[in-house]
Amino acid sequence: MSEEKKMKPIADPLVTHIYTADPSAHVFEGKIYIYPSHDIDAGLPEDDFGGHFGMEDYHVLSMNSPNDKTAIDHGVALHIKDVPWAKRQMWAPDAAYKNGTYYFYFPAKDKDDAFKIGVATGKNPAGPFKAQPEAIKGSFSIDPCSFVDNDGKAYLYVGGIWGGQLQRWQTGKFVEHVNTPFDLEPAADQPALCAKVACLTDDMLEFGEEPKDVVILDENGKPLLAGDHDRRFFEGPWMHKYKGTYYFSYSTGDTHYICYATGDNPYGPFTYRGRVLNPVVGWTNHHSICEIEKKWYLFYHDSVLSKGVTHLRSVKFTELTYNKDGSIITINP
Ligand code: FUB
Repeated sequence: MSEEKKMKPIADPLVTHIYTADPSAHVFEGKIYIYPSHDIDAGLPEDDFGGHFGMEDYHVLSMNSPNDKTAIDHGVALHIKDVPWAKRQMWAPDAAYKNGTYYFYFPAKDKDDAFKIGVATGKNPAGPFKAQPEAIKGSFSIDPCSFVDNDGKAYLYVGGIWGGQLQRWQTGKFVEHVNTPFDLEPAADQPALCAKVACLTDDMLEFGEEPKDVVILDENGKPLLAGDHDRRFFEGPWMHKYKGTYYFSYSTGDTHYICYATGDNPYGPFTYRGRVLNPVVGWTNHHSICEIEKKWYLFYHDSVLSKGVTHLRSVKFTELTYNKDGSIITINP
């Protein structure tokens, strides 16, 4: 087999008329809805803080079944001009459903260039969504993932280091970097920064508590260290439940893996288990995991369509399989 044939990606983009990334997939009203970022070339220079990701709106995609080869684009569901508190950079979103309303969670930078998490609501899973006038009180950083447990209690997981600003909130206040872009990260032999989780209020619009650390433990029961770049949390948290176990999965950022850890409740701690997805074409790796018609699927993105342009990505999906012991079989994109 030729080298070129061996390197063929395992899946094709779900849409090709626009660039899409960071897919959060859910089954709503018997269809598959995908909530992605809408990548554009905003003409901004690339830096280690993701300054080149200058997205301005969101489109919702849907598929009738996992046999569909492409997705339907439902058009603009929310634009930054309609979000009173947001100034720029609409990054990875997610959505949830409760009591007849769809809740669309999204990060954006506010007037002070601090990432906050906003929420917008609508009656249709495809949008349009109307944003709340203010960001969620006490929210910070990026990449919200909403998770509604079987008992109806809802949680929001958030976080991302570097451009996602998690390192700037360690004191509870939004602090500036001092010398270098990375000087606020803990030393390599210290516990890594953690994603955050908070339950949501009954109306799904606010945090119901102070966000808590999502701690990931190693095989010896010790928190993963900041220097453990192959395993520590970087961004893109996702939560799903498989056979009663809570799976917390995430991107390792600069080492480009999607990894996972398991626990017995939504707050953790979670024990590191392995890799879900190996690096894709493009710097970022971002995913979601969704059960559809009794099978499990991984939604992810890559930059194959744009020939490797980091900030012009395309969402894809593929089947995900578990071993009998609940471990996930690593996917090679
Ligand atoms: O899409 C912008 C950022 O890139 C996301 O928020 C990160 O997770 C990464 O995929």
